[in-house]
Amino acid sequence: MNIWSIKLHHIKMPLKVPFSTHLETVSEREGIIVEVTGKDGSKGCGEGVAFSSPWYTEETVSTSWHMLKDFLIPLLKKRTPEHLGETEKLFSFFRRNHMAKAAIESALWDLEARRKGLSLSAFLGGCGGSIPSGVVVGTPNIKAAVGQIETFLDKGYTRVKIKISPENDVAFVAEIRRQFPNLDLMADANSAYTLEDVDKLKALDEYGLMMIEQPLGNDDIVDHASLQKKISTPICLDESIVSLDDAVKAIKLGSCRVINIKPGRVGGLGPAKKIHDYCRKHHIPVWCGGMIEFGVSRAHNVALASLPGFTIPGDISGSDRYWEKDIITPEIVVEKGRIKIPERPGLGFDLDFRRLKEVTLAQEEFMFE
Ligand code: OSB
Ligand code: MG
Repeated sequence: MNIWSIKLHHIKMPLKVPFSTHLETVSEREGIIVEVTGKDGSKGCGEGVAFSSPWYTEETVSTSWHMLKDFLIPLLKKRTPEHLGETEKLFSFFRRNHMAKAAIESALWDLEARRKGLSLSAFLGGCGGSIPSGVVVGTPNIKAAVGQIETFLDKGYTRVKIKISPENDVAFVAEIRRQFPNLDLMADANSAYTLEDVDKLKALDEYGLMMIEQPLGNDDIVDHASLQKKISTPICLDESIVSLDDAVKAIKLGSCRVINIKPGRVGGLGPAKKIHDYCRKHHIPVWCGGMIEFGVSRAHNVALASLPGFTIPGDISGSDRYWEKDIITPEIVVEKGRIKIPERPGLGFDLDFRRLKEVTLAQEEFMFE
């Protein structure tokens, strides 16, 4: 693929409002922006979406930087793949570390799309037009949550996700449902429950949730299969699906009826597309998850979500959901609940280098040969 250099930027930005799950409250977001330059001068960019601490998956910003600098970039230098499709196999030489892998892999997708003169959406096999956008409430406080939902509805969002846990579930969901009877609503538990909580989870069946996301263990597919038999709300898996193999097994076992795909969690856009293709063939709807990310990853998600199996609005909100000012130009904008898919070659969004500089803590460049 003729790479000239790879530059890493370590960035940090405060969120407009802290985002809470039962596991962690994120007030400041660190991330890694990857800029790949080809020998022909073409560019591609990607984003590492690991958090500062390993609360969602085992990776962190520091472990990602280490993987990129000490393993993935040296491996790419030594054995630059001829074709984009060979990257996943090459990276599989190192175990897991999917977010670090995805940071480079997604940059290579952007680079190759630009080289081909195709939008990333078209290059992936997407449909063009626009995608529906969903948004996530980041507070367990009912008054604050209702306030956030009202603001989201005013901005045109039509699908909302809330976070639940055993300390904050049935009454919380019931009150939101009472105030927003027709809202497309889903709930994400981030592994807050065990099979012993089946009665509580069953009690949620009457609130017309589109789905309940990852109620049980973060790497479980066996107990989820038991649970799905006992509740009528569709289960969606997030954390448990880190590869195509996981998706195949979860579908075979009946552990879920929906899958949330995040390129970072599965190792990049290539693996994400394979999971999409498999789910589509097996009539399992998918949607694109979010990582409280910056615009680069958001832009990749917009392209991914244009694939035909993404039939449920994803957690792809506008840049202004979390940031005073994003690092891309133009920013991601939600209009009437939808985001336009860019038509120009590559991601369709450029790095805003002035903004990037403002939020950069460190950078390092690696020259090929
Ligand atoms: O479980 O989907 C999740 C945020 C960080 C880590 C995990 C998750 C989330 C969200 C918010 O639900 C998604 C977003 O708005 O970016
Ligand atoms: Mg989730």
